[in-house]
Amino acid sequence: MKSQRLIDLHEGWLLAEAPGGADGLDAAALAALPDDAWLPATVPGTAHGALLTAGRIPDPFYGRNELDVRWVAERRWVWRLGFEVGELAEREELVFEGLDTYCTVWLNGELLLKSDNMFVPQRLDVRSRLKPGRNELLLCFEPALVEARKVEAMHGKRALWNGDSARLHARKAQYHFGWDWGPELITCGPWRPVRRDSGSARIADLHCRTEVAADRRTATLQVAAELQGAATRCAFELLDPQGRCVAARAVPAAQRVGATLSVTDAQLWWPLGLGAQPLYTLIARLQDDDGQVLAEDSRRIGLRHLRLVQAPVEGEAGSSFHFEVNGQDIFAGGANWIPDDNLLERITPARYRERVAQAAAANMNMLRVWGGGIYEHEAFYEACDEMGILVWQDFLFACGLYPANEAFQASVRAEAEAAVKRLRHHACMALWCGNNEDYMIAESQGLAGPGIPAERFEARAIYEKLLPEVCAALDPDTAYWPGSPFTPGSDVKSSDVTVGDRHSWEVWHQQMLPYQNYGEVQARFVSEFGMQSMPSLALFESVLPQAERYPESRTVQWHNKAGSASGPDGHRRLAVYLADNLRVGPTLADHVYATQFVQAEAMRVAYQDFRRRWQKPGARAVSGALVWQLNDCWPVTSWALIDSSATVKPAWHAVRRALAPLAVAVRLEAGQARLVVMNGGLEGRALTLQLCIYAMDGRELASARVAQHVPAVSCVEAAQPLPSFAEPAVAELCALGDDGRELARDCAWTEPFRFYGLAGARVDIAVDGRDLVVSSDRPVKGLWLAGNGLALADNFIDLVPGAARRISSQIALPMSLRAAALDHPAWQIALFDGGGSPQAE
Ligand code: BMA
Repeated sequence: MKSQRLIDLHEGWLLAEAPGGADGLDAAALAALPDDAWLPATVPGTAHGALLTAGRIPDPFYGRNELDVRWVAERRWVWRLGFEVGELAEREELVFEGLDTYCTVWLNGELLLKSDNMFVPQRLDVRSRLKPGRNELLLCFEPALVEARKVEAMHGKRALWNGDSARLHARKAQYHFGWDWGPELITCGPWRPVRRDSGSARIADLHCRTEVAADRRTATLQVAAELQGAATRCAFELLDPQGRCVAARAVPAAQRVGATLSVTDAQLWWPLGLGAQPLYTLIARLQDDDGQVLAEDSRRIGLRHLRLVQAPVEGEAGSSFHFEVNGQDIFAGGANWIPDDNLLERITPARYRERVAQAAAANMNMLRVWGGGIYEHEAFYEACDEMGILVWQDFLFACGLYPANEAFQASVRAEAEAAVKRLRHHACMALWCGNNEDYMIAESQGLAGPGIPAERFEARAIYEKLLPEVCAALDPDTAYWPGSPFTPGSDVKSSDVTVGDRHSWEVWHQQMLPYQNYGEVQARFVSEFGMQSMPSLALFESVLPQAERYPESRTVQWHNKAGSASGPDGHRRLAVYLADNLRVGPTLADHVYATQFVQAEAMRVAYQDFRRRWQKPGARAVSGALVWQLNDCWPVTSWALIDSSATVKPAWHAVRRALAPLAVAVRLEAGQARLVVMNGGLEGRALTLQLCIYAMDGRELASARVAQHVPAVSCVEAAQPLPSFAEPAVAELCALGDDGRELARDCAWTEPFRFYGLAGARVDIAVDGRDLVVSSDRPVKGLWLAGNGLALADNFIDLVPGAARRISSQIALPMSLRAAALDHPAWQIALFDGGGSPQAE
């Protein structure tokens, strides 16, 4: 009996352009392409990636090179690998974890596979085809758009937003066809690992359903495994987070085996902000008579009770839409996640961890893996498990009227089963969701909504039958939601504000409401909303030719993909929000600051206005806010909080402050200030609220101190009467602990900022160890400090006179940094010759 060996086939691949044309593919002809036609290729990889590495194409992200590399997607590409095999085992399989997308595979000249779904792993028995000695694999990829159009021609054009309509017929990452934040880069290639799986037996599937008892101290695990090949027994072992074995059972081997394991003294997994994320390890070992381990597999799991709750909301219509973990309501504060690059092979596990860690550092406890991307890499879900970030996982449909013909559904079922089986054990998995905005587009096409027969929208067969079936069969403990947004019932619109989730795009899209009105577009769970801004100046300049480094340039516009069928409109919508709020300078740097300013303010208002409505148990009017979008896949003006150089924008700090376990918000209203305290913690808090109002020259106009108690997992608000001021003012609200320490802070200003000026402040920035100590002689709005490798705990801060703010740095401070603030020309500061005030660049 041979123990299982998983052998990565990743070294030595070659790539060549294959002759095009409709005539049949001939393995021999492909293998016989001249030597100089081949160039080295990495697997996992893409044709674009290999050509870029070989210097055969320019960087698609630079300037408007995206156009110059379009030809790559129109060609047929062939991958070739020669590999040695020693003695064959009883079982020999080749595994292709992901082939993007229309691929024909030959082994030693024999046709092995034709695949057409990027998300379906392929496992092939090659025992009779593999031979000791030299073997050769050929993978030939068709141009995806060409193939998709052939299918479209058979089934007809369908409505969509973003990309070529043929994409709807292709089971390929939809964003590859271009999106309103991403380039059109229609890749192809073996984008996930290629392996040889050899040995006597293997564990084909390992799963366990965990049940945490009501006492929250004991848990039961129903373990199940699917086995292949000959073995004597299957031994299960559960290690606690400290590595101690806390439960074990061995059962005779069979095709399907199971066991029940119990845990007393269970260490519960909590989302970020509510507790720790202890992870247990479930191990299964297949053994022969002598106890030799033939195959082993494991899963890291979290013990937690997680459910989606839709309960009445006191004093309001409809029902809540909130997540409850271990009996605790949570406010899901987070973001939508898109693929972190167009060339997926470049996203390393470390990069996944970095990005998820940036979400965690912004106090986010949920990420929605959006339906136009991919079922993400293991490293993503592992990072979410470890950092306490819940995952809302869309199935991969976005912004289109998808077909529901038999072949399409069969392909979707295979991919959904593979995805659910792969991801279901992760502690972070909170929800499966049928699609992104397909109910919205069906409504816009008159195929869904009040008075319209359900069957008019044929893709319901996928979202309301196929996918819930797969989830019920393979992951019954995780909730399923047919779409985002979605409103239960057939006679309703998906934009209903009293039930389900909602995409609140009245700010930015639709009627372009001012961001100050976010409070008007709240809903039970706001799963999308957003405001655009430019990427960091350094990143932007790195992809703009010198002559194009001005805000209105063709290339700047090229790096803003927002728009509709009638053309790009991102620059126009941005202009409206700038004109509404600010006076903006002419340079690119001015526009980077101004657009990032507006985005940060919009996010402050949005998260505060949504979170304050989380209110209290039994009255969860709003229970989630997931901004569109967390990250970028290339250098672009978009709704992202973090640009593609991993640089956080001011909005990231605004979100971090608004989602802090304890946060405050202040609103200047007629004759009063509204004071809001938001407590996401499990303990009530007794606080002192200190409110100070300043004029723009620094005079104090009013102040108040009030005691405020806020219960656990609740939000409270109070109105503080104020004298009326005939001049612009800023209100600073601080929540102080009983030791007088500041626990949370927020500032509200007379708006719009463009009606008055803030120039002329004296800002002092001093260094104290790893801290910056910042102060000013009068109110300063939006002090943004930037510099190479700068990682400040706080940034984009408002200053009021006489209250220096200490900002700690997570790493050593750079020698100098660049500062900007509203109505102040940006200035450079040499930190280690005494800091100093604004001297215009
Ligand atoms: C929603 C998302 C994305 C889109 C975003 C910004 O539609 O689902 O499809 O990128 O808005 O327009």
